[in-house]
Amino acid sequence: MDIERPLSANERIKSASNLLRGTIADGLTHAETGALADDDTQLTKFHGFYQQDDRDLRAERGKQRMEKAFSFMVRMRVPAGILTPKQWLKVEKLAVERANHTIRLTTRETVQFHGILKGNLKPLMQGLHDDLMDTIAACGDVNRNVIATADPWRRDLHAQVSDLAREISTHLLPRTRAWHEIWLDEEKVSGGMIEDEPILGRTYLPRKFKIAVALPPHNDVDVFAHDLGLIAIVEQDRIIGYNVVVGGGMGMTHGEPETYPRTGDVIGFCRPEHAVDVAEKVVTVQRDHGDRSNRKHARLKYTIDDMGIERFTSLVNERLDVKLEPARAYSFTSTGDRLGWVQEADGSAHFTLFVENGRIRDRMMAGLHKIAELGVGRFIMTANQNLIIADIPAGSRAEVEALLREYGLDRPVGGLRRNAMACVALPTCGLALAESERYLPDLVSRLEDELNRFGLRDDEITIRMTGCPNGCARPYVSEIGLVGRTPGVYNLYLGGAHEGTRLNKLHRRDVDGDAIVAALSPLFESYAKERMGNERFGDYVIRSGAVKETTAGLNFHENLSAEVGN
Ligand code: SRM
Ligand code: SF4
Repeated sequence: MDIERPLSANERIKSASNLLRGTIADGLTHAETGALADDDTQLTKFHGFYQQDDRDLRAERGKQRMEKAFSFMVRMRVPAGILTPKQWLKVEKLAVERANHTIRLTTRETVQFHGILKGNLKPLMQGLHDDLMDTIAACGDVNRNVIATADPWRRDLHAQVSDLAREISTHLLPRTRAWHEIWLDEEKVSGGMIEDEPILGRTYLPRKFKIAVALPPHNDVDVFAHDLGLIAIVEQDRIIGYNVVVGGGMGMTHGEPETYPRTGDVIGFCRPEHAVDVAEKVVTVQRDHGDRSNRKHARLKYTIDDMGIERFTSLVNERLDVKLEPARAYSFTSTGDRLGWVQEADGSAHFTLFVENGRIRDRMMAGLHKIAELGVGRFIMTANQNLIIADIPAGSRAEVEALLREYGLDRPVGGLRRNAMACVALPTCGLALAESERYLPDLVSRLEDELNRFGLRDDEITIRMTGCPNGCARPYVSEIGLVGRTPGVYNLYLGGAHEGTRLNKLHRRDVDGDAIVAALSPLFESYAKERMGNERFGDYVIRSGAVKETTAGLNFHENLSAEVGN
């Protein structure tokens, strides 16, 4: 990397922040504005929250020369997405008392609260902490929430991948006490005690860093979309180790071909007892070699493409006490969740609840409240924005079933909707170019009409929409991807693998709802007639020549431009 290039503004902010304190504490006391100081709004991400404003109100307030309608989005850190019923009730209480009365399950197995006013931040953080939850490092240039395959019915295997997610998350947490000082009024670290960041470094990582642990054949976590992925290798019902995947990432910018989504490369295998160390060493190589000048080029995927995967792997191996072994065979079959009941031999059961785009409100919130009040089982958030009520004892199943029915939470959902994800986008996301969460449900209804015509209602097809090219719902690894360009207008991508192992490619540029339906309907029809055996829609559109196959990485934009105007 060219060390002459100036550091990005964020590097300066981090460096001057006294290990992430900045002037956040002072900013909370300024009641005359709903906002925080500009530099602090970068630092708050490391504490798990973003300053936002209601974009539906922006123009009107601008006309009236009023301050923007500032509020905050807070994201929790919940490794492997597992909460107790008591914690769920606390999350709900905080959403009602301190936020906008909704709970938003994210694509990374956690909760976001929206619409929090500045004065509610501290009570919210304290409320979480009282029930052993936090928001530390949920955002920012650090390792984010670590996610793991959410298959509780696989018992020991699920316990092991969840434990690993927790261990990695804890191991890579920032060591600064800033969060505890600001939000819990913990006594300030002063004089005697020197804080340091032995793993992340005093200016933290060049950019966000994401880790997922997958338990094949279920790729619910989209392991190839992460900076670091660990694929459990199971032999005789035991995890004997993990294949190590590096360099995945989704974000890109329209019109900037030097930015691109990339699926990760498998670089080797490690034993379970070495997995945390592998995570640490991959993180430290990125810490030392990632681009700190250009934030659009700072993710691990670019570090790897710049230096080459062989050099990256050898740098990791140099730092490891036990080197990576050759990767083992594995196979994935799906990314979607298994909705509905799974019955265990011992009488206990699990129920996976479909939560459209992760937004929980009104009757769903009330029904989940009643279920959580039973005090049984666990609440597991999935990387598909759904919720599993896991480990329901035999004696409680009837009660849970009755509540699901009473609150209308057990209704059947068609194959496309089951596999649909949308990012938040408008009105809270400051980067949204188009609607997503508020629009995809209607578009799916229109597409379902088409699918019904061709007898495909129950076929599992993944469809993902984002309001901008940052890729928060991982649209580039879905069979049908829609990426916002301007209000009402999207780029349509096709041909990702159903099991999340292949990027899709641009099929139509700048299409509105009508044009999306018009483009997909004939493909659904021919798929229904021509598919071979259990062929997936994403594979079919490639075999049929509707779109050409693309591999990961640098050729994304080349394929993209070659296909424009199809
Ligand atoms: Fe994301 C930024 C929401 C998962 C790539 N993402 C944002 C922000 C915070 C907007 C901002 O920076 O101002 C969004 C807040 C919207 C809001 O109002 O709530 C936001 N991202 C989300 C969530 C809530 C989408 C969802 O509907 O579930 C997901 C929260 C995950 C979590 O719990 O941590 C979310 N974001 C992702 C994913 C998917 C994943 O990680 O598996 C990606 C693609 C993978 C990746 O990181 O490469 C993703 N988000 C981004 C990017 C592009 C990063 C890049 O490398 O270019 C941004 C913008 C940025 O960082 O500059 C972004
Ligand atoms: Fe916002 Fe874009 Fe992420 Fe959607 S993909 S939440 S619009 S940053």
